[in-house]
Amino acid sequence: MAALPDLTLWGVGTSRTIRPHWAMHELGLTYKTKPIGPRTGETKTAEYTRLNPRQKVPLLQDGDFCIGESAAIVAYLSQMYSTPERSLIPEAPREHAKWLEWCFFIVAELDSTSLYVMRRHRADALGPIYGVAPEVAAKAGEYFREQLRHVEVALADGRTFLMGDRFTSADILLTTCLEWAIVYGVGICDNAQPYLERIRTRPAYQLAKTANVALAPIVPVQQKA
Ligand SMILES: N[C@@H](CCC(=O)N[C@@H](CS)C(=O)NCC(=O)O)C(=O)O
Repeated sequence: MAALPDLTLWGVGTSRTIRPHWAMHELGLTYKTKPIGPRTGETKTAEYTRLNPRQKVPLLQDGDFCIGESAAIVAYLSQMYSTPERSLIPEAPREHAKWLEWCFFIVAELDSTSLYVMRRHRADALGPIYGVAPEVAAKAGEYFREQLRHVEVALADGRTFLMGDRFTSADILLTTCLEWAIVYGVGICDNAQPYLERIRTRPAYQLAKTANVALAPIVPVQQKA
Protein backbone atom coordinates (compact mmCIF):
# COMPACT_ATOMS: atom_id res chain seq x y z
CA MET A 1 0.00 0.00 0.00
CA ALA A 2 1.31 3.50 -0.90
CA ALA A 3 2.50 5.61 2.05
CA LEU A 4 0.21 8.46 3.05
CA PRO A 5 1.46 11.85 1.88
CA ASP A 6 3.22 14.01 4.47
CA LEU A 7 1.45 17.33 3.97
CA THR A 8 1.94 20.53 5.96
CA LEU A 9 0.12 23.73 5.08
CA TRP A 10 1.43 27.06 6.33
CA GLY A 11 -0.95 29.97 6.67
CA VAL A 12 -4.41 30.84 7.90
CA GLY A 13 -6.69 33.81 7.99
CA THR A 14 -6.95 35.14 4.43
CA SER A 15 -8.81 34.63 1.15
CA ARG A 16 -5.63 33.15 -0.27
CA THR A 17 -4.86 30.75 2.59
CA ILE A 18 -8.34 29.22 2.59
CA ARG A 19 -7.86 27.98 -1.00
CA PRO A 20 -5.44 25.11 -0.25
CA HIS A 21 -7.26 24.23 3.01
CA TRP A 22 -10.41 23.83 0.97
CA ALA A 23 -8.75 21.77 -1.80
CA MET A 24 -7.29 19.41 0.84
CA HIS A 25 -10.74 18.86 2.34
CA GLU A 26 -12.35 18.34 -1.07
CA LEU A 27 -9.71 15.70 -1.79
CA GLY A 28 -10.12 14.07 1.64
CA LEU A 29 -6.44 14.61 2.52
CA THR A 30 -5.05 14.60 6.03
CA TYR A 31 -2.56 17.37 6.70
CA LYS A 32 -0.90 19.42 9.42
CA THR A 33 -1.48 23.14 9.70
CA LYS A 34 1.06 25.75 10.74
CA PRO A 35 -1.36 28.54 11.59
CA ILE A 36 0.86 31.51 10.86
CA GLY A 37 -0.90 34.73 9.92
CA PRO A 38 -0.13 37.52 7.50
CA ARG A 39 1.56 40.65 8.83
CA THR A 40 2.46 39.11 12.13
CA GLY A 41 6.18 38.82 11.39
CA GLU A 42 5.76 35.01 11.27
CA THR A 43 6.41 34.94 7.51
CA LYS A 44 9.76 36.65 8.09
CA THR A 45 11.40 34.16 10.45
CA ALA A 46 14.59 32.39 9.32
CA GLU A 47 12.84 29.00 9.40
CA TYR A 48 9.99 30.17 7.19
CA THR A 49 12.20 32.18 4.83
CA ARG A 50 14.27 29.04 4.17
CA LEU A 51 11.07 27.28 3.07
CA ASN A 52 9.56 30.26 1.25
CA PRO A 53 11.96 33.04 0.28
CA ARG A 54 8.92 35.07 -0.89
CA GLN A 55 7.85 35.28 2.78
CA LYS A 56 4.17 34.92 1.99
CA VAL A 57 1.39 32.57 2.94
CA PRO A 58 0.09 30.08 1.96
CA LEU A 59 2.86 27.52 1.46
CA LEU A 60 2.52 23.75 1.12
CA GLN A 61 5.14 21.20 2.13
CA ASP A 62 4.62 17.78 0.59
CA GLY A 63 7.47 15.72 2.03
CA ASP A 64 10.60 17.53 0.89
CA PHE A 65 8.77 19.46 -1.83
CA CYS A 66 7.64 23.05 -1.16
CA ILE A 67 5.23 25.10 -3.23
CA GLY A 68 3.80 28.59 -2.74
CA GLU A 69 1.20 30.74 -4.56
CA SER A 70 -2.30 29.71 -3.56
CA ALA A 71 -3.50 28.94 -7.10
CA ALA A 72 -0.37 26.88 -7.84
CA ILE A 73 -0.81 24.92 -4.59
CA VAL A 74 -4.42 24.18 -5.43
CA ALA A 75 -3.45 23.12 -8.97
CA TYR A 76 -0.67 20.90 -7.59
CA LEU A 77 -3.02 19.24 -5.09
CA SER A 78 -5.65 18.78 -7.79
CA GLN A 79 -3.15 17.15 -10.12
CA MET A 80 -1.40 14.99 -7.52
CA TYR A 81 -4.29 13.84 -5.37
CA SER A 82 -7.45 13.77 -7.47
CA THR A 83 -8.97 10.29 -7.68
CA PRO A 84 -11.87 9.03 -9.81
CA GLU A 85 -14.14 9.58 -6.79
CA ARG A 86 -12.76 12.97 -5.78
CA SER A 87 -11.40 15.02 -8.65
CA LEU A 88 -10.82 18.78 -8.87
CA ILE A 89 -9.36 18.96 -12.34
CA PRO A 90 -10.54 17.98 -15.83
CA GLU A 91 -8.16 15.68 -17.67
CA ALA A 92 -9.27 15.92 -21.30
CA PRO A 93 -6.85 18.39 -22.95
CA ARG A 94 -9.40 20.99 -24.04
CA GLU A 95 -11.38 20.87 -20.82
CA HIS A 96 -8.11 21.12 -18.96
CA ALA A 97 -7.21 24.18 -21.05
CA LYS A 98 -10.58 25.81 -20.23
CA TRP A 99 -10.01 25.06 -16.54
CA LEU A 100 -6.61 26.71 -16.80
CA GLU A 101 -8.17 29.70 -18.56
CA TRP A 102 -10.57 30.17 -15.63
CA CYS A 103 -7.79 29.82 -13.08
CA PHE A 104 -5.62 32.44 -14.79
CA PHE A 105 -8.59 34.76 -15.32
CA ILE A 106 -9.58 34.61 -11.68
CA VAL A 107 -6.06 35.09 -10.36
CA ALA A 108 -5.07 37.81 -12.82
CA GLU A 109 -8.27 39.78 -13.36
CA LEU A 110 -10.37 39.26 -10.25
CA ASP A 111 -7.70 38.83 -7.58
CA SER A 112 -4.49 40.65 -8.58
CA THR A 113 -5.70 43.57 -10.67
CA SER A 114 -8.98 44.21 -8.83
CA LEU A 115 -9.42 42.99 -5.27
CA TYR A 116 -5.78 43.11 -4.30
CA VAL A 117 -5.44 46.63 -5.73
CA MET A 118 -8.40 47.62 -3.54
CA ARG A 119 -6.73 45.97 -0.57
CA ARG A 120 -3.50 47.84 -1.15
CA HIS A 121 -5.10 51.25 -1.48
CA ARG A 122 -8.09 51.32 0.85
CA ALA A 123 -7.68 53.34 4.01
CA ASP A 124 -9.18 50.49 6.07
CA ALA A 125 -6.88 47.87 4.55
CA LEU A 126 -3.21 48.23 3.48
CA GLY A 127 -3.53 51.87 2.38
CA PRO A 128 -1.54 53.12 5.36
CA ILE A 129 1.38 51.00 4.07
CA TYR A 130 1.04 51.27 0.26
CA GLY A 131 -0.66 54.65 0.01
CA VAL A 132 -4.30 55.53 0.57
CA ALA A 133 -5.86 56.12 -2.88
CA PRO A 134 -9.68 56.09 -2.79
CA GLU A 135 -10.00 56.75 -6.53
CA VAL A 136 -7.73 53.84 -7.43
CA ALA A 137 -9.65 51.57 -5.05
CA ALA A 138 -13.00 52.66 -6.53
CA LYS A 139 -11.79 52.09 -10.11
CA ALA A 140 -10.46 48.65 -9.19
CA GLY A 141 -13.90 47.82 -7.76
CA GLU A 142 -15.55 48.97 -11.01
CA TYR A 143 -13.12 46.87 -13.02
CA PHE A 144 -13.97 43.84 -10.86
CA ARG A 145 -17.69 44.31 -11.54
CA GLU A 146 -17.00 44.60 -15.25
CA GLN A 147 -14.96 41.41 -15.31
CA LEU A 148 -17.70 39.58 -13.44
CA ARG A 149 -19.83 39.69 -16.58
CA HIS A 150 -17.84 36.66 -17.79
CA VAL A 151 -18.80 34.82 -14.62
CA GLU A 152 -22.43 35.88 -15.10
CA VAL A 153 -22.43 34.27 -18.56
CA ALA A 154 -20.65 31.11 -17.37
CA LEU A 155 -23.20 30.59 -14.60
CA ALA A 156 -26.25 31.37 -16.78
CA ASP A 157 -29.03 28.88 -17.51
CA GLY A 158 -28.79 27.35 -14.06
CA ARG A 159 -25.26 26.04 -14.64
CA THR A 160 -24.04 24.65 -11.32
CA PHE A 161 -20.31 25.34 -11.51
CA LEU A 162 -17.86 27.25 -13.70
CA MET A 163 -17.08 24.13 -15.72
CA GLY A 164 -20.72 23.04 -15.99
CA ASP A 165 -21.88 20.28 -13.71
CA ARG A 166 -18.51 19.37 -12.23
CA PHE A 167 -16.91 21.19 -9.32
CA THR A 168 -13.24 22.01 -9.98
CA SER A 169 -10.58 23.96 -8.16
CA ALA A 170 -11.47 26.98 -10.36
CA ASP A 171 -14.64 27.16 -8.23
CA ILE A 172 -12.48 27.36 -5.12
CA LEU A 173 -10.61 30.35 -6.57
CA LEU A 174 -13.80 32.06 -7.73
CA THR A 175 -15.65 31.61 -4.44
CA THR A 176 -12.82 33.17 -2.46
CA CYS A 177 -12.87 36.22 -4.75
CA LEU A 178 -16.66 36.55 -4.57
CA GLU A 179 -16.57 36.45 -0.78
CA TRP A 180 -13.72 38.95 -0.70
CA ALA A 181 -15.75 41.28 -2.96
CA ILE A 182 -18.77 41.01 -0.67
CA VAL A 183 -16.64 41.95 2.33
CA TYR A 184 -15.38 44.97 0.36
CA GLY A 185 -18.94 45.98 -0.53
CA VAL A 186 -18.30 45.66 -4.27
CA GLY A 187 -21.31 43.49 -4.94
CA ILE A 188 -21.42 40.39 -7.12
CA CYS A 189 -23.35 39.44 -10.25
CA ASP A 190 -26.85 37.93 -10.10
CA ASN A 191 -25.98 34.36 -11.07
CA ALA A 192 -23.21 34.30 -8.49
CA GLN A 193 -25.73 34.56 -5.62
CA PRO A 194 -27.35 31.11 -6.00
CA TYR A 195 -23.92 29.75 -7.00
CA LEU A 196 -22.45 30.90 -3.69
CA GLU A 197 -25.39 29.46 -1.77
CA ARG A 198 -24.81 26.07 -3.42
CA ILE A 199 -21.09 26.19 -2.78
CA ARG A 200 -21.50 27.11 0.88
CA THR A 201 -23.39 23.86 1.53
CA ARG A 202 -20.31 21.81 0.61
CA PRO A 203 -18.90 20.06 3.68
CA ALA A 204 -15.32 20.68 2.48
CA TYR A 205 -16.00 24.42 2.24
CA GLN A 206 -17.30 24.47 5.80
CA LEU A 207 -14.34 22.45 7.09
CA ALA A 208 -11.96 24.81 5.31
CA LYS A 209 -13.63 27.84 6.89
CA THR A 210 -12.92 26.35 10.30
CA ALA A 211 -9.39 25.28 9.38
CA ASN A 212 -8.52 28.75 8.07
CA VAL A 213 -9.18 30.52 11.34
CA ALA A 214 -6.16 31.75 13.29
CA LEU A 215 -5.79 30.24 16.77
CA ALA A 216 -4.97 33.66 18.20
CA PRO A 217 -6.09 37.02 16.82
CA ILE A 218 -3.80 38.20 14.03
CA VAL A 219 -1.92 41.24 15.29
CA PRO A 220 -0.68 43.17 12.27
CA VAL A 221 2.75 44.70 12.09
CA GLN A 222 3.47 47.58 9.69
CA GLN A 223 5.44 45.95 6.91
CA LYS A 224 5.18 45.51 3.16
CA ALA A 225 3.64 42.28 1.82
N1 LIG B 1 -0.31 35.61 -4.96
C1 LIG B 1 -0.04 35.09 -3.66
C2 LIG B 1 -0.30 36.17 -2.64
C3 LIG B 1 0.10 35.75 -1.26
C4 LIG B 1 0.05 36.93 -0.32
O1 LIG B 1 0.13 38.10 -0.72
N2 LIG B 1 -0.04 36.61 0.94
C5 LIG B 1 -0.09 37.66 1.94
C6 LIG B 1 -1.29 37.45 2.83
S1 LIG B 1 -2.77 37.31 1.86
C7 LIG B 1 1.19 37.57 2.77
O2 LIG B 1 1.62 36.48 3.10
N3 LIG B 1 1.82 38.72 3.07
C8 LIG B 1 3.08 38.77 3.80
C9 LIG B 1 2.93 38.76 5.28
O3 LIG B 1 1.81 38.77 5.74
O4 LIG B 1 3.87 38.76 6.02
C10 LIG B 1 -0.93 33.86 -3.41
O5 LIG B 1 -2.04 33.80 -3.98
O6 LIG B 1 -0.53 32.96 -2.65
